[in-house]
Amino acid sequence: MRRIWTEGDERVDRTGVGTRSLFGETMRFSLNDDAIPLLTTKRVYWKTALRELLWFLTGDTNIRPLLAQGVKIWTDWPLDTYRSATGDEMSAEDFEARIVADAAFAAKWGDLGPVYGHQWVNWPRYEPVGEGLFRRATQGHNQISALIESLRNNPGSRRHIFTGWNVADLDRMALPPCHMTYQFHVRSDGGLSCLLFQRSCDLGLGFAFNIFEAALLTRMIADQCDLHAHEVVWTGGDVHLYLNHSELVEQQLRRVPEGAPKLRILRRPATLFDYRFEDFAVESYAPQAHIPAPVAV
Ligand code: DHF
Ligand code: TMP
Repeated sequence: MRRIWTEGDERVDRTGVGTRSLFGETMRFSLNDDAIPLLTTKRVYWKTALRELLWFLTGDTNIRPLLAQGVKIWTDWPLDTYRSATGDEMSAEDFEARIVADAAFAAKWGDLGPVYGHQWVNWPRYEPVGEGLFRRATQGHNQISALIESLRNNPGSRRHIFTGWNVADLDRMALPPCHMTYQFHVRSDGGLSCLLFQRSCDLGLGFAFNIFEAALLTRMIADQCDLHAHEVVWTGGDVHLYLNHSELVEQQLRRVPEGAPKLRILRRPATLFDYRFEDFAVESYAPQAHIPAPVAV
């Protein structure tokens, strides 16, 4: 954060807010002994992040189930679409309430397009129908199930990958995937490592969620495959700080990181898709105060 803030290249970005960025940066986080990457220089709402990850794994791309649980992190993008399409300047609160109360409204306005969840567990497949023609199969390819299978049956493989970057679908997504490609590696001692490639990273806001969720997913996958989680290697493409996050950045840089949070998984369900919110506990997490910051839409 300090390097980006002091040395980063300052540019106008897509959102018009402006960023300072470094391109191509790597960080490594140990997952040994239940360690979990959670910032301690500000409170990270890890329960919200957990709910987002479980929602990805359901394959859903509509924000309705998130809002029903009080998770509002994805509201701004469908709301933006709604406002542009209708000219109705509905408030975020009214929009969220309407999505929860009205299923038809949610179906029309609450969907983000074929984003993460859809690509992870339902990547489109096509079956031949003769004469060189193909039809979209009703059931897509579940990249996560295939990953679990390959980790169990062929741990030494160098092809343990899933990705949200479906080129053919990009133009229908509210945002093209930021945390886009995950590769896994099984060590000879049964340690499982994850390498996440994130093409674009809002270090002030999104990153805290992204690294926690990558670690959480690695823990869940390790449990399901009788491995132990070893490390998350994170590589960012455009890693940036928004210029309107100066308050957050300067406060965090004044604070000293402290403590070593742990993540416990309390139950091992039958499959990776059967985890519930109650199956996870974070311990020894005593962060400094939350610092709110505006999200660039
Ligand atoms: N756009 C931008 N510009 N930055 C992002 O981080 C981002 N993230 C997206 C979608 N588009 C984005 C999805 N993930 C928050 C966290 C993650 C997230 C979106 C938003 C967020 O606002 N976090 C606040 C409050 C969390 C809460 O109220 O629960 C935080 O302080 O962590
Ligand atoms: P972009 O599509 O123009 O790169 O804008 C996406 C912005 O959202 C960018 O600031 C990165 C940020 N972001 C994250 O950092 N993590 C996420 O999980 C998501 C969805 C977005």
